Amino acid sequence: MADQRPRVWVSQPLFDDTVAQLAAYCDVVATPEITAHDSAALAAQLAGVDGALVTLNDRIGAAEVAAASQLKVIANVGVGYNNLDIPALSAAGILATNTPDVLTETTADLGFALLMAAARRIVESDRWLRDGQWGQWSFTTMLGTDLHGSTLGILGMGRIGQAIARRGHHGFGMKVLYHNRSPLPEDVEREVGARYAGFDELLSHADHLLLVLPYTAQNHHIIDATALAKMKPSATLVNIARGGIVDELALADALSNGRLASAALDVYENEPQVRPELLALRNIVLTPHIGSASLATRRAMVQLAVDNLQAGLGIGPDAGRPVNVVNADLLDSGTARVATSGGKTIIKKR
Ligand code: 8YV
Repeated sequence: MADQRPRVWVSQPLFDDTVAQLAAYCDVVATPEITAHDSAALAAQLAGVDGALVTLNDRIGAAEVAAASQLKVIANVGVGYNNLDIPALSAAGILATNTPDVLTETTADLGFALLMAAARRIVESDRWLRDGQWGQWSFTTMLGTDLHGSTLGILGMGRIGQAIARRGHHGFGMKVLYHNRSPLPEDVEREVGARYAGFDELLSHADHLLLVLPYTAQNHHIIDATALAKMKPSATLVNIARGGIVDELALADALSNGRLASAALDVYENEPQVRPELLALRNIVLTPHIGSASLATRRAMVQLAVDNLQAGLGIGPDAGRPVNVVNADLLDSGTARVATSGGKTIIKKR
């Protein structure tokens, strides 16, 4: 394989000029239109390629890579990688990479935009006005809840959680509480202006709760009817993480029965399907998974994924540069199928 050009599959149309960089070093199999690849289609595409550039739509595990004996690197365009079965990829010796950092601030911006939209009833007001319902100005029209001076709760305190904490604390004078697997170092807590709280304390004290944690089997429906019942009835819930974290039917029930004032969702359990129970509510803002969707950030994500893929395959200007390897244990164990140069593995873990 040493002198052959690697073959790379790109699962969705991305930015052509960025993806074109791959063509200088690889044979690229592009997907010209947005396509929902089922398991059989994924398996067929992955068989016979050395690398793949994929997105959250592509669910890849043991079955999809069973025939992919050449596959060395799957570069996910996204920081969340719950679409990939990491233990299965590791068992097959396939590296998985993601795109952290470049989307942190953009995603935190959207979290705040959704929080403001829900708490101050902006989308609901817009719809009401366009519906011709604004007969006369009234003192009590569309009363919402304040952000400034309120308590912001953040569940999950990685990079995006911290960026949200900074906005809340430094920008809006909010008291910020967070819950995470482990507390942040004290100097980081001071810098972002947040204090650690237990899960129940977070739920009961937050005026606004933002969900920013990675989705795992352990936190499936962590926000269920029991958790929602612990929140203030005046509170706002915002989910920009993954849909499976929230029990959507319990949320719809709480919103329609006055047990929760408002919510905003950017992610859903069964995307792109959105439950009719949610669509019917006026006190919820619904966006189509656009957390990282600014032009500059989406371009940066694709560029980083291309860099990761090239580095992993040992080609192009990125050969040998550190990449965002998710299953770094594979490098430690020496069982990765990655390219080597002069007998040396040329990617480093990060
Ligand atoms: C991406 C996201 O757009 O990065 C993530 O985890 O949820 C989004 O920002 C999406 O994953 C694209 O694959």
